[in-house]
Amino acid sequence: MIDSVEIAVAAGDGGDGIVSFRHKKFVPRGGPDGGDGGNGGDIVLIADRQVSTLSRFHDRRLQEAESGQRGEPFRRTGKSGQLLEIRLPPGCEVLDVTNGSAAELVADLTEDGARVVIVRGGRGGRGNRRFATSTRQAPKFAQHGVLGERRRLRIELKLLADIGLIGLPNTGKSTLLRAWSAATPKVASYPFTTLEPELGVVRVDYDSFVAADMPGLIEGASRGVGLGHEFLQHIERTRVLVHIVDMTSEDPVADRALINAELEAFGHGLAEKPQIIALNKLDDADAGARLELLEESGALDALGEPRMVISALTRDGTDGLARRALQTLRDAIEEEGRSASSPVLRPEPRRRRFTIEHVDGVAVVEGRSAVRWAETLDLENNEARYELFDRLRRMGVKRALERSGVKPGDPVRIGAAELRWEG
Ligand SMILES: Nc1nc2c(ncn2[C@@H]2O[C@H](COP(=O)(O)OP(=O)(O)OP(=O)(O)O)[C@@H](O)[C@H]2O)c(=O)[nH]1
Ligand SMILES: [Mg+2]
Repeated sequence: MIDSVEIAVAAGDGGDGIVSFRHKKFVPRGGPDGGDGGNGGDIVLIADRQVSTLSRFHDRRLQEAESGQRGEPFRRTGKSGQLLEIRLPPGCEVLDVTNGSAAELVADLTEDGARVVIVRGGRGGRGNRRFATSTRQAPKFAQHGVLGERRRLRIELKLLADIGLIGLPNTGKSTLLRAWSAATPKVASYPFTTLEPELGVVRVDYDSFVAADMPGLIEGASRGVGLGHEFLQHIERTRVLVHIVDMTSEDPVADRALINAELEAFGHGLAEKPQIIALNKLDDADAGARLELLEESGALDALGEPRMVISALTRDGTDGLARRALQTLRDAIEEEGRSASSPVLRPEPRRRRFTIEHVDGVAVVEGRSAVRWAETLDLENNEARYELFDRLRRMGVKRALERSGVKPGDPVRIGAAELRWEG
């Protein structure tokens, strides 16, 4: 059953800023004109009703957004990387599993159209012209682009489908899904043809819903017979049930009662879900005769309400059934009202600007801005290193470091950058 997939998402890296001078290299008169690198593309997750499964991710486990391009001479900024949109079926929970099993919920894409920026592209580095000052008119360094964010995600499809097709084996559930949608579940004249729920998007006028074709249920399913437990859990996630009764069967009333008894026994509110009874195979003469018989004997009501007569094979009545199902679904959603909370996005915790910690004699600085500058400037380059120290001073990091006891020559680590303190 495809309802969970792990993918890696990598936002685009920022392009490098470049060192360039208008005329000849290192002739101050010409002036620096190295352009900035372009920003890397973000990756956005979008809940989209048109998408009903996660199957397409199974052979595309790495999703990458475009990187920004290097800056160019004449102050030209590199091209930014394009944003990548990943469309998911509504109802997905997205967990961050970058750190192994310590999964953290990062997005709950319940509603159609909900969007979440899941990884941000790296900023482009600044070209050398941006480092020109009155005292340093010809900077010979530029800034590297910031690497794009990366994450491992586990996507779980919580809401399998709006409508579940249930019934005994061989009643025509898969045939109905084929009639309703572009899905092509296997159909055969023996029981247990369907072994895994299959989804189809059913279009009705200008709306649509997702229907799940379930494996047939049998007596004892609620106790786990025939994988019944697993299937019933899938049914639990649907909102409305279309209960298909085979009218060529000897005793349709008993068939329906058996299924309902299993729903009841399983609990979890299954028996309380709205049900539409679809009396199927009415193209068959035997089925027609049985329907008449039941009508005459007054036993028809025992099949439950609301009832619709269809032939999944010839598609007689299947459009009407889809419309009815959609209406019931709308009513059910309305009923749920606003009680269903839908946290669309969990905002990132607000970070303090920076922190300083002493670890084994090394002062470790954490903080987005400080780390970004330390990692994107070439610290072998005197000018670039001076630029970093100047920025640390303006951010207040210098003061804080010195207050915490750091002296010139002491080791300091800022993100991945290691350096000796230069007061
Ligand atoms: N005459 C007639 N036959 C039908 C109709 N619907 C389904 N069938 C036949 O009934 C048999 C079972 O159909 P499926 O759609 O595979 O039934 P299912 O409920 O999905 O069966 P399982 O997956 O095994 O639970 C096939 O031979 C179908 O051709 C119908 O409306 N009329
Ligand atoms: Mg089937």
